[in-house]
Amino acid sequence: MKLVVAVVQGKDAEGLMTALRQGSYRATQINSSGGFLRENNVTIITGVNDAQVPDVFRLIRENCYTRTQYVNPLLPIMEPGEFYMPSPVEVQVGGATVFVLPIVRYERIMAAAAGGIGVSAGD
Ligand code: 2BA
Repeated sequence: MKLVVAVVQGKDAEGLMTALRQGSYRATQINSSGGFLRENNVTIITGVNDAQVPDVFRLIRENCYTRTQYVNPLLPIMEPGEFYMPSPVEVQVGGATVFVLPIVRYERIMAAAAGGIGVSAGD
């Protein structure tokens, strides 16, 4: 079994989650942000059988697109009187950054709450 961790752009997350759901994959999405651009992105984690990894990659490829973004570089250290005109730098972001990790153990723990299923004493 493998854990596929995909960092995707926010604009692509809903489409990928829908495609995973339609493929009967269980997935969790976590709001995250990139260390470089500091923009919101989404980290999607899904635990799958080894044989399903290529199909998950197919869904990621079909739903996540590369986009161009512009970043303002940090100001350099300047001497008094020097003038610096910042010009945005072009970076290519995504489709997706994907990590595949081995899963040592996977368990879904299903236990009923004490005193009933999801009903508190006051209800
Ligand atoms: P960010 O860190 O915000 O990076 C956004 C984009 O900026 C990157 O796109 C890349 O094109 C550029 N970039 C990042 N660091 C750079 C640097 N030191 N110098 C020049 N350009 C740089 P992607 O490579 O497609 O990455 C998209 C997002 O995926 C990243 O957002 C980050 O959240 C995640 N990511 C990428 N590589 C990762 C890694 N090795 N570990 C963990 N997360 C990663």
